[in-house]
Amino acid sequence: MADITVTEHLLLHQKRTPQATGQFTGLLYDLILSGKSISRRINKAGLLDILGGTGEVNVQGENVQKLDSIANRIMLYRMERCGALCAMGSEEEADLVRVRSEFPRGDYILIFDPLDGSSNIDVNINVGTIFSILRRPEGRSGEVSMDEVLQPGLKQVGAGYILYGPATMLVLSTGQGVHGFTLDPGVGEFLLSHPDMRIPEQGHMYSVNGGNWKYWDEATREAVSWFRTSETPAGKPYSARYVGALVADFHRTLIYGGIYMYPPDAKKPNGKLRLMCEANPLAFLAEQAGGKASDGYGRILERVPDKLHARTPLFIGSVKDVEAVEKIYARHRA
Ligand code: AFP
Repeated sequence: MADITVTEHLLLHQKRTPQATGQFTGLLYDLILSGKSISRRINKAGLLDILGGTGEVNVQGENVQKLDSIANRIMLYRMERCGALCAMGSEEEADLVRVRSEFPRGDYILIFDPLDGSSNIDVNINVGTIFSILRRPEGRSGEVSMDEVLQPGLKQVGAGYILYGPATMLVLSTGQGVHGFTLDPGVGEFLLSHPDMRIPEQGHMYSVNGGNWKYWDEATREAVSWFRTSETPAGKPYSARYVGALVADFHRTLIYGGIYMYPPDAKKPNGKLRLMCEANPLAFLAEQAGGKASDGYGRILERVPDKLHARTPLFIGSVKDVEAVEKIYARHRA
């Protein structure tokens, strides 16, 4: 296969309209550049004294890792200057970050988790940057208000992640399927390696933090037990897999199928994951790849966030596996 760069792929596949300004392509270009910079820092982390925590606690109540803070600064710096954005929401920032007036502003809003799974960094396990792209509602100008940002995931115009693993990969959807690109460090470009990714209808792996068992209610225990005791289409038991970095657990689920679950529990009644910067972008990818994403009762993409850092339970992956959970919750609710 001839090498296809991500930019070439975007230009070939994006819908062309006379109103197209090139803002969106420019946004993705700078997002990719940010990902390359973060990837470089991560590869050198052990050599540069940037492992470990900063001693601070972020808006989510979690310890900030040095690389969290570096990745956040890279994203904010680069993306504020890209000319396509009017505002950004980061998992590491308590408030919405509005693009300052000295920079050109555009019509898009970027929501991101600069370094998901960062508690894994010190043990050299995969982490990633997750992003969601929204368009400012038609006819709005001037200072961006919060109601323009709090859109349901259905409104996303693009979403994806950059996975910093054995290889750095970009997985992206702009609403026409999901495509994966692998960074060729020699040429410094993401090249198309996984065209048109599809989630199998049913998988053979389930992924959940079973250590939370004692905090789960009956419905959740039954849902997890279903995967422990049911058979896969090949007539074998499901395998358990849990990295503890959503982006890595999702990437495996996207390729092999199965389900990733972060249910509500007694300590986290709304779940742990953030709707806007984690669940929504991955739900968009899951649906674009023929899979499903649910909060246990309904579609993640239809949830209207009530705040920037709203949380949600998440069940995501193969259609049949996610439906198995929904049926159990529906029965318990009835
Ligand atoms: P960190 O970024 O603090 O490591 O959090 C990771 C995360 O938000 C998500 O990536 C994981 O799937 C989830 O938390 C793991 O949470 P538990 O440690 O509670 O299983």
